[in-house]
Amino acid sequence: MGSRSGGGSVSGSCLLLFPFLLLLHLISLRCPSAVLVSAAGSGEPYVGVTIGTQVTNLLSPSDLASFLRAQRITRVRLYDADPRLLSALAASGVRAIVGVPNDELLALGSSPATAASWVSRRVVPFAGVNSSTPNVVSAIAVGDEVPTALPSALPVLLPAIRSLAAALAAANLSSIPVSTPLPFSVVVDPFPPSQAFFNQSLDKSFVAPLLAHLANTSAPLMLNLYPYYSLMQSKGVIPLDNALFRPLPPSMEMVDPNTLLRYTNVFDAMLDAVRVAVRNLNATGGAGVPILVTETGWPSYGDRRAEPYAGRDNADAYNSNLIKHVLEEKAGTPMAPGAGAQSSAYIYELFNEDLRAGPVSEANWGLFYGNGTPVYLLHVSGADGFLGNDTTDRTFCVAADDADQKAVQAAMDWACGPGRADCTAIQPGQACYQPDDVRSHASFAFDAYYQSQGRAAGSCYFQGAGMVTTVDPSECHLAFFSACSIVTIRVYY
Ligand SMILES: *[C@@H]1O[C@H](CO)[C@@H](O)[C@H](O)[C@H]1NC(C)=O
Ligand SMILES: *[C@@H]1O[C@H](CO)[C@@H](O)[C@H](O)[C@H]1NC(C)=O
Ligand SMILES: *[C@@H]1O[C@H](CO)[C@@H](O)[C@H](O)[C@H]1NC(C)=O
Ligand SMILES: *[C@@H]1O[C@H](CO)[C@@H](O)[C@H](O)[C@H]1NC(C)=O
Ligand SMILES: *[C@@H]1O[C@H](CO)[C@@H](O)[C@H](O)[C@H]1NC(C)=O
Ligand SMILES: CC(=O)N[C@H]1CO[C@H](CO)[C@@H](O)[C@@H]1O
Repeated sequence: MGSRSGGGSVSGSCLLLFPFLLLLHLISLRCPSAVLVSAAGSGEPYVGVTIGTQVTNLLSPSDLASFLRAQRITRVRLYDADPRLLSALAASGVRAIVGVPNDELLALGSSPATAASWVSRRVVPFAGVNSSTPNVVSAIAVGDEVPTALPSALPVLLPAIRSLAAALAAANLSSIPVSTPLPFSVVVDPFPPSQAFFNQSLDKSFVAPLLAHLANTSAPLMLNLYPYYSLMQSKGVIPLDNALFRPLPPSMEMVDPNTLLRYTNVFDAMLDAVRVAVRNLNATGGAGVPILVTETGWPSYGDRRAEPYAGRDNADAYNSNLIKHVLEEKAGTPMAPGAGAQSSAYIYELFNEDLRAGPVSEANWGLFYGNGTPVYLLHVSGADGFLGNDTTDRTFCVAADDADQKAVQAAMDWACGPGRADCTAIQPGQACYQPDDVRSHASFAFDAYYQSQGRAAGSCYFQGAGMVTTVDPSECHLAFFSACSIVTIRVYY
């Protein structure tokens, strides 16, 4: 939280500020819509969420569909194509990438008839072929990370993609792209990006014909892309902040020595490494194939020693900043700048998959627990739509990291004045006066207002100066909830 400033006490100026702050209040009621609302079909970049199912007591399809609606998540990636779930999603207006699991590849890749039957059973009923069928399926992901997860199926992967694309075309559904999510590890030497290339045991035999096919069918190159793992593997070379989209001092920024392009985050560097590798392959049309990030994310918990970067704060920072990067900044990458080149991304993942084996982190990538309780709340200022159906009582409102001091001070003055939050404890000499700085005081005041409004959507907006968090911001808040609330003396200005 912000630096000490000494200017943070709530002054007696609340009354004088009243007219201006009333206006502020009216504006603050205008609650911005959710971050994960995509502009489906308009080609705007979007952020979706992947849904894995190794979850104890996974919500039923209809409950899952309502949960997504309540959280305003409109884009998901599934790892199979369960008709019950697709029917339920149809009712919620959610669009889904459906998946062919790796263990079905052999059947689909070796028989075009089997592929055609898969399309007619799994896709056609959910592809909007006529006005009486829902339009749920946005793309087909054939297999997942096949080169590393099931290399023996690689020879049937491209045939499976071709058969599925042909079956879709035969059903007049060639607008549904068919591709396969590759692991980022197929790109060798990604840092600096200008030196990247595809693993040579795959490039001519698999990646080049794949790219040619994707270009020919207007399908994206799907990639699972994890700055988290690049950070882990870099053995200290990549700064954590760079992986979390946090600005570094210019002297520490990653500059590609060959292109002189500056990389402010690892995500963009990885995307450009893929672009360079694609370009170096010379596949027909390959350079024009857009990249779709079919998985990215950060674990909120891990083994203390082996997985030191796993944690809620980092997971929150990564996913929040990713959302801002894709939806608000829309800047593309240094090599492919502009909103039109901005890749969309799916956050891995919706629920913690508690049944997953492996390293501790494996079960801790979710934004929510299986019962729908948030593991942490994303810090996207004013994006309270995403928290629409928060089921925890323990959410707090604090001064937003990126809000400027004046806005924070003005919003605090409003909260303690017209907003009638109980700000007694942050007056000089009172329990929560220390630390005496604007942000600490404002966080107290914002939270007092937010709680007094029953944590209603929009009541932590403060024109962008507030943000919701599950992390208890200070001991003073604990005091406020337990002791202070019993001995409060309400002061109205
Ligand atoms: C719409 O398409 C579905 C799936 O192909 C089909 O079963 C249904 O009969 C069609 N309905 C109309 C009105 O054409
Ligand atoms: C595909 O579209 C064409 C032209 O619009 C139509 O003649 C044909 O019947 C359609 N085929 C299917 C399988 O719906
Ligand atoms: C390339 O892929 C092969 C086969 O999967 C693997 O054995 C090899 O280690 C990879 N090479 C690099 C440099 O990653
Ligand atoms: C591109 O598509 C056309 C028609 O769909 C097909 O004839 C051609 O072989 C395809 N080319 C490649 C490289 O896949
Ligand atoms: C791609 O083309 C360039 C220039 O023509 C050539 O140097 C390079 O070896 C080619 N790459 C591959 C993988 O064929
Ligand atoms: C606070 C809030 O947004 N609650 C919503 C939770 O989800 C249910 C079902 O979709 C809605 O009816 C509530 O309004």
